[in-house]
Amino acid sequence: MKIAVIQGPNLNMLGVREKNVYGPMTLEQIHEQMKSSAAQNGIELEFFQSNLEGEIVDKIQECLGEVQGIIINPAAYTHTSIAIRDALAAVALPTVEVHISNIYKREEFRQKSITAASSTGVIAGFGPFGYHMALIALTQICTEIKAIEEAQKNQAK
Ligand code: CA2
Repeated sequence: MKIAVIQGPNLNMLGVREKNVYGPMTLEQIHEQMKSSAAQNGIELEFFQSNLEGEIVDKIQECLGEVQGIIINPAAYTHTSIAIRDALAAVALPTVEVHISNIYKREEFRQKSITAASSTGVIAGFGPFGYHMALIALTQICTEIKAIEEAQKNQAK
């Protein structure tokens, strides 16, 4: 099972600036933690970070047929990007949207997620642990989908 982890603009700055808001962990450290917990469950992860909306849209489209699920933190594009929302809807893969901070107790402009409507679920406010929670949730969802598909295949025989 393969899962894509897509990180939006400025998340490459984690652990470097604004540690009071997003904590001390770097993106690389978060990804290393995810990798080791995924490996224990036989899951392959593919990581992608971009500061450009179009590149994120391209990456989401490339997920089709390549991965079984997506973990995405669209960062600031969460609040603005119809293009990312449409791309997620187009590929229609199980998707968990993650926010390190609790966007609902921050500035008003962060309290609305445009992209969330194209996700299976949203995790916000648990710091980097949210990525781990997303991995657990997505693994469960993908395992259930696989079991349903196999049962359908066996019925058709
Ligand atoms: O809480 C989250 O995960 C956010 O998606 C993070 C975004 C923000 O625009 C969203 O409203 C909520 C910002 C990511 C930028 O991260 C930085 C890290 C270090 C220094 C500056 C920005």
